Amino acid sequence: MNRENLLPQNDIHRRIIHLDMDAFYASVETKRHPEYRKMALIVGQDPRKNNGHGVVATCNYEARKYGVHSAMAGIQAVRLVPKEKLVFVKPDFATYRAVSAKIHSFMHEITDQVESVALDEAYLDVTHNKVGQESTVQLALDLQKKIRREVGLNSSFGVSYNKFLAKMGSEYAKPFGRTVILPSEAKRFLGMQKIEKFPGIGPKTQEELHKMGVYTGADLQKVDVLVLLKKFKKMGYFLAQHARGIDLRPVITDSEVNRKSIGIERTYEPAIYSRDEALSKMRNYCNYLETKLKKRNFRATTVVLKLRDNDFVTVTKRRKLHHPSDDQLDFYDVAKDLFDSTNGFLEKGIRLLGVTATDFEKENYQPINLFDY
Ligand code: DCP
Ligand code: MG
Repeated sequence: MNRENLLPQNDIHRRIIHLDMDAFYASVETKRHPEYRKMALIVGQDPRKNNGHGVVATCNYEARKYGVHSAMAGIQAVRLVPKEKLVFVKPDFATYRAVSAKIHSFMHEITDQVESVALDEAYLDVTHNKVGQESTVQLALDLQKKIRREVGLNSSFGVSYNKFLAKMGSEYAKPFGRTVILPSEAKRFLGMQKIEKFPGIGPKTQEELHKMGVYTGADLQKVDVLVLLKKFKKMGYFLAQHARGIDLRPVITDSEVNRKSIGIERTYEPAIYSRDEALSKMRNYCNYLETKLKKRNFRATTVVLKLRDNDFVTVTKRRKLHHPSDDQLDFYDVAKDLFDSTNGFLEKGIRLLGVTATDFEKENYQPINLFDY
């Protein structure tokens, strides 16, 4: 068998934007203190006033020229930057949150398919969007311009057909970057990148890859999928996909992430008196739940059945599954048991029937079963 067949088929039909603010906290502070524009500005406690304690949350691009970066000890920044150029500003999260909310409101003018990754970073799925704009690049440019005009801050974006590439794109030309990666260019673009630039490859994996002689995306593309699978398990499988420009993860909207359950219920007029009919509806509901959960990469651990009879007597019954699942058969088994444990509903007539899957365990990666090959 062709080993490339181990990989899922690519989907190049979505239109995804990844937008990330440039030196976010630092830019907010520079806007507030224009007198610091030429300084190396660091957001964080000043270690000189704080017994040597303090960490760099972020810094402006001037400070980065000296090698300062996020998560560095403040005291090290003091060593790197000439004293007369250095300024520390205490973080003001309330303002960062407010600015972030404003930026998000602009995003939601385009689409509600917005997944926030941080205060300053989000994915937008604009395949279908509210403004009916055909050009994804134009949408991204307009958003970038609007943020600059309305809140006075710069951002970078990447446009592509999946999240991985869009994110690579927004990093690629920072600051004030605009990068578009077309399906026909993806493999070449990835080939040119150092593997350090691949989101999700941490220092340990980097080291392992270097030992295998893999330094660039092109090197990674040449490694057999099975080798990556054996060495890095699931992560290797996703590395192989990413190297080829495949990333099927959906944009998970913020409201969905916070969502506690997915359910479906319907009212019936006339009421249902037949067990078979009720079970058949439930089977359909469970099928719907499976589709919804799979799409979002969620697995539920609890199933809830809701029934209401003609006298408006309502019960909800819940039961835990033996293991987290997105399988309709698991849901149906439990829902059916719960249904059979109720009394009197069929005699009175069921006027509302619902099944809900809840208590999610979020799965980032699809379970795979390729080790048998
Ligand atoms: N942040 C933090 N601690 C870190 C990393 C980030 O507090 N270790 C905060 C400060 C940043 C914000 O999150 O302003 C956004 O993180 P980014 O990684 O996007 O960094 P910046 O926006 O500051 O810079 P860039 O221009 O590289 O995006
Ligand atoms: Mg940023």
